[in-house]
This record gives sequence, structure tokens and C-alpha cells, in this order.
Amino acid sequence: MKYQPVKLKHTFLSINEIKERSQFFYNLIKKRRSIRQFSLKKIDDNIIKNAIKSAGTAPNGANLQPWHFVVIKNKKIKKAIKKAAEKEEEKFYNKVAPPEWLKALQPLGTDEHKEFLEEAPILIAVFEKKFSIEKKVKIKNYYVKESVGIATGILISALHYSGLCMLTHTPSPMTFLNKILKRPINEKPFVLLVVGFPKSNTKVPKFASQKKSLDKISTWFK
Ligand code: IYR
Repeated sequence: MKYQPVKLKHTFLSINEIKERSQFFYNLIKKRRSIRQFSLKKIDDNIIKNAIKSAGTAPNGANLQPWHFVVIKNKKIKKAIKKAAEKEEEKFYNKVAPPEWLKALQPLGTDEHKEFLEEAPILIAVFEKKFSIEKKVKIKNYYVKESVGIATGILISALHYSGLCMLTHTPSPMTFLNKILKRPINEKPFVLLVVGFPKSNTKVPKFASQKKSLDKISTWFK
């Protein structure tokens, strides 16, 4: 396909408005917390649809959009995912994880029990597509991890901005998701987002709110 340029539609704002918005966004995003206790409150499909459409706008390799999002509301499927994830997590916490990893996880208070996989109203499994298959032709994708990582960041931001809470869950390995969700072999699970509202009195680890200062996370050449 040849290069066909079209005029950029950019909304130019005043400096004051830009400053206000930058502060507003930071104030909003800094309140995001990963939660592990969900209420049973349902979520309107349109909120999830808009968040996925937002994720689908992410910058990505050659605009090949190497992602697929599976939304799970079905109780039986959530139960199957919980069972499979807990089986992997049991091995992780009791056999596979080296002591230093378990030590790093201690302040988060996590263990092999994953009740939230059944409690939360919505799970979104994000898959990365190593390659795509269109009309039986294999199309290679580029910068897949980077693209799907950025899309997931936008998805999380959209859900948080909408007023929802979530957990980025990564049971390792996650290949059971292909089987349960009937996804093809060119797709690899990237993350399982657990989405909903917090249970009343939900507790979160104090440690995880301690973010590194700007000095520590950035270097500026002026
Ligand atoms: N997947 C495990 C362990 C775990 C690993 C990291 I790195 C975390 O930030 C949190 C948990 C679990 O979900 O318990």
C-alpha cells in the first residue's frame, strides 16, 4: 500500500489550558491503585467497549495493531480461569519462585489464592499477536511487546478515568488462557486485567503507593 497523506486534525489549546490539563491528568492517574478485592457490582458493556476502542488507538508497529482483547463476563469461564491460575500460582509460591522474588512480593501481601478472578464482574485477557493470519496468509507483526504494552497502558488509563478499578494480573505461565478462551496459536497472553469496583473496606499495600521521585526516574538535558 502506498503512502497517502491526509491533513492532521490537531486540537490546539492555550498554554493555560495545557497546564491545567497536565495537572488534572497527573492528579487523576496518581490515584490509581491495583486492587485485589472486588464488589459484585456490574459494569455497563459500553464502558468496556470505549476503553478497548481507546486501547486500539495506541501507537504500534507499522499500524498492524498486533493485539486482541477478550472480555469475560461468563461465570463458568471465570471459574475455569481461577482454577487454572491458582494451579500455576500454587507452584509459583511454593516451588518455582526464588526466595528473593518472594521477598520482593512480601510487602504486597499476595499469595496463591485468587478469589478476585471469580468476584470481579469483568476480566479482560490481552493477547499479543506475534503474527496475523489474513485470508490464510501469514503477516509478520513488528514491535509486538512494545505495541501491546502501550495499548494496555491506554486501556488501564481509560478504565481508571472512567472510574473503575483493576488489577494487572500475570499468572505465569498463562498459556492456559489460550485453551480456555479458544485463542489461536499466533496469540500469546500478555496480561489478564481484572476489572470492577472495590469491595467496601478494600485494603491496598501502603508500600505500593510510594512512588520514586521525578529526580530518580528522569534525567533532563537543558
Ligand atoms: N503472579 C503472582 C506473583 C506476582 C508477581 C509480581 I512481579 C507482582 O507484582 C505481583 C504478584 C501473583 O499474582 O500472585
